Parts: sequence; C-alpha cells; structure tokens
Amino acid sequence: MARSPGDRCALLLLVQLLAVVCLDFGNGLHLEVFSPRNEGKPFPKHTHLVRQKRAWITAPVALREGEDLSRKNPIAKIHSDLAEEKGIKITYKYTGKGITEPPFGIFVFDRNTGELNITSILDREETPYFLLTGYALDSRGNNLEKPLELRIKVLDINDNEPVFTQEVFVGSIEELSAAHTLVMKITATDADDPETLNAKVSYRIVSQEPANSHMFYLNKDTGEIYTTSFTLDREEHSSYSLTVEARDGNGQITDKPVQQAQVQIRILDVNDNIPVVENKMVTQFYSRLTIS
Ligand SMILES: [Ca+2]
Ligand SMILES: [Ca+2]
Ligand SMILES: [Ca+2]
Ligand SMILES: [Ca+2]
Repeated sequence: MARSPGDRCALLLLVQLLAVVCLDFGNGLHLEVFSPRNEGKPFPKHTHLVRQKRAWITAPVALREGEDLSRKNPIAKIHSDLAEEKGIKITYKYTGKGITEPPFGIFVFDRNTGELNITSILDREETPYFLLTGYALDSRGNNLEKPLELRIKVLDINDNEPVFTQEVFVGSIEELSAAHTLVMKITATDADDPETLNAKVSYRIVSQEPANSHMFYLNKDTGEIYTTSFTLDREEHSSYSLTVEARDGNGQITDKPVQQAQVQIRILDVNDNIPVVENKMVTQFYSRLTIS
C-alpha cells in the first residue's frame, strides 16, 4: 500500500520517538534512594532521580546527625540492568568517605544486592557531607557501567553550646565618655551549622559589680559593649566587673548548660578635678613671710 509523504513523515517521527524511549530506558546503573521519612519506600524515580545517560544520580540524600538510623536501612541501592538483560553475575562496590576513607565504618554495602547500610551515628561537626561512588563490576572486577555518585548531606542538630573565646575579657574606657561609646567586644563560638539558629549566638549581661545603675549595654547579636550614659566617674568607681552569658538558638531559654564569662572594664582617668589649695597653709606661709 502506497503511503502519502505525510504518513511517511509521521512513521519516521514514531520510529525516532521509539528510539529515544529505548535509549532512555535501556541498560544502566540505577540508584534508588530510600527516604528516611517514607520508612524504606523508594522515592518515585521520576521526581527524585535524574536519568543521566546510563546512570541514575540523585538529589543529595539527607540524614540527621546524632540519631540511630539503622532502622532506615538500606539507605540506598545501586543496580545495573545488565544483570537481568545479559544474565551475568554482577557485584557492587562503593568507595568514599565513611567506607574506604576516614571516618571508616560509617557505611557498609552488600556486594551482591548493591544495598548501602548505615552502621554509625553521624556527627555533622566531624563530617558534614559524604560523597560516595558506586560501581557495578564483572567477575574480573572490571567496571560494567559508568560509576555513579551518591551525595549524603548530614543535617544539623543543636548539640553544641556557645563557647566564649576567653574566660575573662579585659577592656577600658575613659571616665566621662559620651553615652553609647563602644567599650569592647566579646565573642563566643558555636560549632553547629552556621546556616541555622543552632549556631546563632546571643549575649546578655547577667550582673554588674559594683551594682549601681546599669553603666553598660551589651548588643545581643554582636557582643559589643557600650556605655549607657556619660556618668562614668573614675574617682567614684575605678573599675567594673560584668558577668555575661552566651546562648544559642537566638537566645531562647533551654535546659541546656549556658556558659558564662567575666568582663573587667577599667575606668581611665581624665583631668576633671581642679586642684584645691588649703587656705590655712597659705595663711601660715604668708604670715611667716611677714615676720621674717
Ligand atoms: Ca554533632
Ligand atoms: Ca550539630
Ligand atoms: Ca549550638
Ligand atoms: Ca579624674
């Protein structure tokens, strides 16, 4: 039966489309990632996996530090279609941090199934990110597929308190300085993820000695200490001592321990007292002059 040019064109398009579909779903090393929240069910492939020629790669897998994750196992699995299609024996292997590089022993894999299990509690402050490579090997250890990457991001928990950089901070300021003059700056660091409130440090003055009116103001975000008024008087108090504290989570009150530090501020002298002459002495001096 003769076909019109339009029919031939449509047929050609259909053949091309079929070829694309065959390429897209042909052999390849697949990676399935098991969502911790879905309790072991694989992610739907087309929303979380991207077909890249013959391998599946994933958006980063996220695992929380400080938790027993063993019930989420296997956390990932690689698979090559060649096992079924060519009927050959394939073994799988992973390399990278946590397996073949320190910290060792975080992950173990099953060379027959390609499953990846986690065996340790993660510490984001030690290793915030794992980059693993998965391989499909033939019986002689040769790569049957292009190796693929599996990225694991470790999610932060607030398991570190702010730590002051010094136990005692020392500063000084001239007496009679204007209100809102910068005296000094204190600092505490927090080892948690700086992108989160877990590492957001807030400062506070707990007490002042001598405890007359509040002479200093501490910026809770920057740790800068300012004068509150112009009434600092060295002849009245030559130094002040502050007890300060640093909290994380943007200063929220928790049951966690809170570190304190001391701040010593010396009040420096200015020449603000006019000399007073003792009148009695002067009289005696002049009377002695008159007699002689
Ligand atoms: Ca940690
Ligand atoms: Ca942490
Ligand atoms: Ca923290
Ligand atoms: Ca003075």
